[in-house]
Amino acid sequence: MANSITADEIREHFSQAMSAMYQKEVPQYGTLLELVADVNLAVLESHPQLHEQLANADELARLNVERHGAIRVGTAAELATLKRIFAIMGMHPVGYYDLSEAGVPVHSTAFRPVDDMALARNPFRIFTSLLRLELIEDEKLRKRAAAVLSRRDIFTRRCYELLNMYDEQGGFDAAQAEEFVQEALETFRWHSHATVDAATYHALHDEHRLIADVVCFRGCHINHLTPRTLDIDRVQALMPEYGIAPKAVIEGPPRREFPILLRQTSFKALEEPIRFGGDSPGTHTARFGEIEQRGMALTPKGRALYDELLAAAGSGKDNLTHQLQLQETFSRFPDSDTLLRRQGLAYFRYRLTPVGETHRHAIRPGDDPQTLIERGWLVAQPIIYEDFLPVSAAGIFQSNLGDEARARRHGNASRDAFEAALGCPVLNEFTLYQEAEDRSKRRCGLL
Ligand code: OOG
Ligand code: NI
Repeated sequence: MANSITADEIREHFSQAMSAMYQKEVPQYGTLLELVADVNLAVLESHPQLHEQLANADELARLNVERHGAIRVGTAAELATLKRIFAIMGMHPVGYYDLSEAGVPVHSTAFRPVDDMALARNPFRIFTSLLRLELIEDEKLRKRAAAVLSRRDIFTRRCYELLNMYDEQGGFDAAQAEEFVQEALETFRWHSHATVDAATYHALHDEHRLIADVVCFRGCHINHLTPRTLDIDRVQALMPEYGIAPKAVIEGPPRREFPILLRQTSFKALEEPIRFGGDSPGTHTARFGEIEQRGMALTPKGRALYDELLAAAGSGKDNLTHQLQLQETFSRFPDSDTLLRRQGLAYFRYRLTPVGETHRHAIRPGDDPQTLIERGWLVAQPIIYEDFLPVSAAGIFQSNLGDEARARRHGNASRDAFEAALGCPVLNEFTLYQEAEDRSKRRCGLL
């Protein structure tokens, strides 16, 4: 199609529309955005070097538009249609996350852009979980949940028409793209009217709070949105001043000179009034706001070390204790970009300096980047982690499922079942980072 709107543009419109809708629905998320913007500005003002680094790595422009969201769906058909919707926005399923290990009866993927340009422009990601009804032990309840789910359609009729139109035309013009964003948005809107009676809601809720959240509503409401901050410790500390109650601990690795992976915290989910079938009143607790600080993507070797140290550190009861424990355990994780690179722990993107450009002819495939870096011909910039962490995700789920301790339920990963529901394999995140690194090396003549 000649005049078609790009996936990047559609994704950008959609993420803006989603953020505007969620600010209206959950005003505290708007407050969180203000806090994050204030902190990011202060960090950039007081760290001119970081400012320059981010600008050079094309990280600065996307900072203010960058966020992720999360949704939970109930059936394979819902997941498969979401895949079509997100594909039009240039978002593809990356990674498989098994949350059943943490007692949460879902498994998940992240829909996100995958190529360098799309990520630099707007890396909007949606963490998408599929309920695993088979983990409900009580057969009667399992069937009841399945029956409720089979009666709903979370997409508008017009949304399906537009999806088919897109397939036939091979694109959308401006008006169609705009209409598509509005129609797609409907699926993620909050509905305060449950589709079931109070007894059904409570039966599902008693099995697991999340099951009630997925099954009992008309759509798959966006349950949080997450802006990216440059100083998560500062935002966590300032939340109470802004009238926001943070969860107990920041998830992920400790604060470091050279940040790795992803650190996350959230405010606790709000208790919101709902109405059941028959119009009896109740409340539902599901929606919250989250913040994240992103660092460099780790190689399988780096990731194995991260997983090992995280498990060894355990969890502290309050954030200060927790962070101190992490700091101590993670002292084994090199905190220098040179070491991280030379030990093959993290991925980097290589660029020739202006001097390097003039010597391009002297660079041979297989040359040691280190020598060229020392000569001032080459710079290596860490590749930012664009994905999620299962242990952190479990922590985020848990803190928003109420603080009551739940028995750990042992499920097992079921990637095949997830991919069957999705209708395609999920992409491997390590392969994507490796390809990004290799592309950059090829551009420099190093591969
Ligand atoms: C998703 C929780 C996981 C994250 O950032 O790790 C997540 C959910 O609560 O549905 O969003
Ligand atoms: Ni999240």
